[in-house]
Amino acid sequence: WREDLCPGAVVLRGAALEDDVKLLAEIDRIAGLVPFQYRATPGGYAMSVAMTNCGDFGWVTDKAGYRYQATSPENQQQWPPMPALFRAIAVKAAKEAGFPDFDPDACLINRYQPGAKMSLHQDKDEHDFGQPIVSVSLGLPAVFQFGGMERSDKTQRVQLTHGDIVVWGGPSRLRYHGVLPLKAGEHPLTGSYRFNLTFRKAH
Ligand code: MD5
Ligand code: FE
Repeated sequence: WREDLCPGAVVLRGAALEDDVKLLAEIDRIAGLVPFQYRATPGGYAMSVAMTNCGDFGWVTDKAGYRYQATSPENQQQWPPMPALFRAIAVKAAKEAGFPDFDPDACLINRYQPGAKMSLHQDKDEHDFGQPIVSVSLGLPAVFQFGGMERSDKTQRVQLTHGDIVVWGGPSRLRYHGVLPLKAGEHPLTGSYRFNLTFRKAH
């Protein structure tokens, strides 16, 4: 159940399945504290993916740019702490993929509704690219686009489904990637949504 997409990019199929109900309950609880928001890109467009965060830092975007910050722009409060279960799942997956020192301090929670997408981008707002990013997919399946080091490099398509965990590290850490528009559907645990948790070491 392990697929190596590219050096450093490891898909652990179904690795979060045994914890799916608990993970989704934590997402619900966190979203009750800091609701999902459709944030604006620096260019002023509303993102189609709704976001919230937990952990010491959260990723936000607005007209001032992309950044990690310790408080939510909505309420100026600290983000909710990262649940122990979240951290344990992320650290275990990173270890299985060859990153025994992963120490996430941020968890971005993305919520996709039908039609929501993420355009090709690199994740480079973190301070140490030696640390991987761990992503956990829940709910409706998505087609993930995995590119190269240049935006114009050709992309591979990878289906990510409920319970899949991907560790993006080493030479894959700074590849361009995106998510194609979510196809409408119904998932028994999440209804019409896809959720993605991304664990990062921001600082
Ligand atoms: C998602 N989220 O499915 C993806 C999963 C984001 C984002 O892209 O920035 O919120 S994380 C995929 C990822 C992270 C870091 C590196 C690479 C992919 N990569 O090199 O392909 O919502
Ligand atoms: Fe990304």
